[in-house]
Amino acid sequence: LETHAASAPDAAAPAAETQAIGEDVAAIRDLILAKLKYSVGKSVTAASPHDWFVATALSVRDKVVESWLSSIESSKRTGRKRVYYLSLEFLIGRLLIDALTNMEMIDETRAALAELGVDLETLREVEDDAALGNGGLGRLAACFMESMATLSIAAYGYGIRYDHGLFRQRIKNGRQLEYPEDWLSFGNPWEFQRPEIVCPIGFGGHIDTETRPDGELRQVWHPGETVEALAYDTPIPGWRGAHINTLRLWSARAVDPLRLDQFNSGDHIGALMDRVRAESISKVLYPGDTTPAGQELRLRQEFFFASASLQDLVRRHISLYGDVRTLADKAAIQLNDTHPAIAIAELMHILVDLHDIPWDEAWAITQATFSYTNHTLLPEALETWPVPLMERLLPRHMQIIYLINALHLAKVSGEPDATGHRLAALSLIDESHGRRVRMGHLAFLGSHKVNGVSQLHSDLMKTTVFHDLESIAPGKITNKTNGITFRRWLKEANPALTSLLMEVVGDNLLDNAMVLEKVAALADDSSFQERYAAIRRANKMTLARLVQQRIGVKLNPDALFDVHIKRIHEYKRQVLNILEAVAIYEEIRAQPFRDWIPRVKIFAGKAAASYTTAKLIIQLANDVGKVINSDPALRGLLKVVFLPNYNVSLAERIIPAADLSEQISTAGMEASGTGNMKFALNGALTIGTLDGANVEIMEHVGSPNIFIFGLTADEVEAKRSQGINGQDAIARSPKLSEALESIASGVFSPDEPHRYRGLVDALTYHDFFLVTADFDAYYNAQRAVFRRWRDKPAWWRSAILNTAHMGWFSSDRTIAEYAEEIWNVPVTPPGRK
Ligand code: F58
Repeated sequence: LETHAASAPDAAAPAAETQAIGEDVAAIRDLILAKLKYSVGKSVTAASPHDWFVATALSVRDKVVESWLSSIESSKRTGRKRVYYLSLEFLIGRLLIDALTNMEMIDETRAALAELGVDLETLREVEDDAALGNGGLGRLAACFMESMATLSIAAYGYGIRYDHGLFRQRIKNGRQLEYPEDWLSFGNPWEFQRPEIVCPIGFGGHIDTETRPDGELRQVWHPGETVEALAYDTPIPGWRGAHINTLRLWSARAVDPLRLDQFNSGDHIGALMDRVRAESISKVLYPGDTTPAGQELRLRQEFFFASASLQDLVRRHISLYGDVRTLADKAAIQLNDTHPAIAIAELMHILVDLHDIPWDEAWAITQATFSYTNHTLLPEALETWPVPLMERLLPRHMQIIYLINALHLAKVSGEPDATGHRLAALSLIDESHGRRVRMGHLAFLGSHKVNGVSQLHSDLMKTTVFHDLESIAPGKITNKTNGITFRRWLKEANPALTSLLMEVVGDNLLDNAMVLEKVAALADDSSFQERYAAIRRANKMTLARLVQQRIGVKLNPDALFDVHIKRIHEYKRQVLNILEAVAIYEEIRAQPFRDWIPRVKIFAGKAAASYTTAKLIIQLANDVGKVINSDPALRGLLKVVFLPNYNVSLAERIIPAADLSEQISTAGMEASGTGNMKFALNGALTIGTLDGANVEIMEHVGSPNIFIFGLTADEVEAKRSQGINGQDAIARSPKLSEALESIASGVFSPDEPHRYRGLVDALTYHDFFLVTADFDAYYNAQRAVFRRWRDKPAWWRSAILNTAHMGWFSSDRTIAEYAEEIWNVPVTPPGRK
């Protein structure tokens, strides 16, 4: 008896826990069954995997909503300052595993489904990706939303609910074809339509000047056209579900659904024209902007969502605090690039025209409220709008922009160095390419802080695009190096590695990523190395199965998986990678029995539909792969695969299986990169240039554990100023000239031998991205990779040290910096419930 009594507490504790979990599992199972029956309207026997997915999503959503409502309530009660993240893109991907992970319900839900004979992994795969973004900028917005919730910041994301997200890519005969993406066709269980939240959005029309009762003049805008912005809310749970924020996306709607008189008189299509025109605003992500109509639609999208968001947040502020003049104390608005920059003129319009705030005070409120993140230095990507288009579409906003500019130029024209040249550079209006409004300048002037997304990028902003503006506002430019959410990019993408790491660092890894440093002590531990390597091997097997299923190419999981996945762009230099593959191909054929390292080059990424060269690069990767993969002389030593339709979900599969991460942009051109962080965290070694955040990754993981090569940003600038002819570099490098020659002569395009002549000519005579200049350095860096790969303990040591030192790149760290230095809001780190 005594023995029994003494041991009872120990023995009883696990039993009680098991019982609680058992109860949870039973409750979750019953809830899923109820959702299936009463919300989906299906029986267990008739339910498809998609029906089960919806039932499961709705059941976890209930838990999310509980916490969401209390988060909203508590923000109201405590009068907390809110952060508004305005972004034309939110590349959120799938949400089921994300919600289950952050609500800490994943194991119980998996078990509950298993009792019902349903596999959670199958449900994961049937969810459509929410692909409401192009690439890094949109994915960053999604990581930031998750980290803001994790840190209990009261934040709203504002964007557009596109009917069709980023196009679906198919590869036919090696070429990219674009098809509409249709993520909403099966409904969206995560969102709540808010029919009561509708904002009128005006376009065009004219302006009257009226006299106010106090004798001052007021400008009154009478839009010629009005559409409605209808709100849809998606709750965004933070880690451990302690705080839930809202992603509010706007959908465009006509004021009148149809012209009934016209319809009844027989013009059925004409009666719907206004509706089609209005709804086209939220139809597609990034409508082609090579035509004037496309450009106008893009500007309409920008104003549509900026205006709706501003109206909404000002209304909220006034209802809570009664006075619009305290806006900057209670709201911080972050502009994700220049796409929402028109919001600055819109806030001025709201304050000055609608609330009678004097101009100077309105401008002070505006500057104190806004801040702006720049994501690119590429001149062609810095938005400018033709003045005539702005005048026609947004006449009052154009007036406001002119006035902002006049006051700004008046201030600087008194300075001693105010030459015509300097004033032209500082002006909001670019007079040199037709008259155009510089949206970057507008965002800069209307903000109190402007940030770049890596140290190098922020430094370059000061010496290039914002050189002149920085000189009149020293200290306004600040750096906030990007980050990634470890909940998605470690735990959800690589659960096995996460469990192994938690054994070492403890289960608060996802609360405080810096604890990863403890893993460094095990970098040389052979049994830890073995377990780490076994996880990679299993991930590679999974990816190999996926590749076999999708494109029918068989991969050797023991080969080095060398991965280049991101948007296809000349500056990202997929061509440099392909050239190295071609060079090695020729070498293996020449000396088939040297001790080659088996390697798989994996490419994935989309090219903008109108970007001809990028599409040709996709075709080249596919053509090269086709020849190499079917050449028996290679005995499988080299494979080159292009995986179609790259998206967030595919990235989650590929990254944990990568050995080598290609981050090889022309130095000075990649603002930061965030894929580079996802790979290094999961233990791929980086081969990269000193560009964007690669520089800081090197500083953290240590230069012996990363393969850096090539020209630096300064050297790129110096080299370009001497000319960009590639002939010398090609003449100096026999491997490069051979590779170029075989591509140009049609070795990989026998059906059309001259297909790549133009591409090769461009590299030879006009190599703006300095592919030829960096080729030898890249080739040699790849050989250093081979040497490390041969020394397996050294390879795994480097891989483990990458994982160990990547904690700093958590988006929790990035967001904490924004909160403290830009938004002035407190953060509450997550902790155990
Ligand atoms: C990316 N920009 C940067 N833009 O290229 C990348 O270096 C950085 O890490 C990332 O932002 C996050 O800061 C980017 O993704 C776009 O997709 C543009 C959207 C609008 C059309 C043109 C491309």
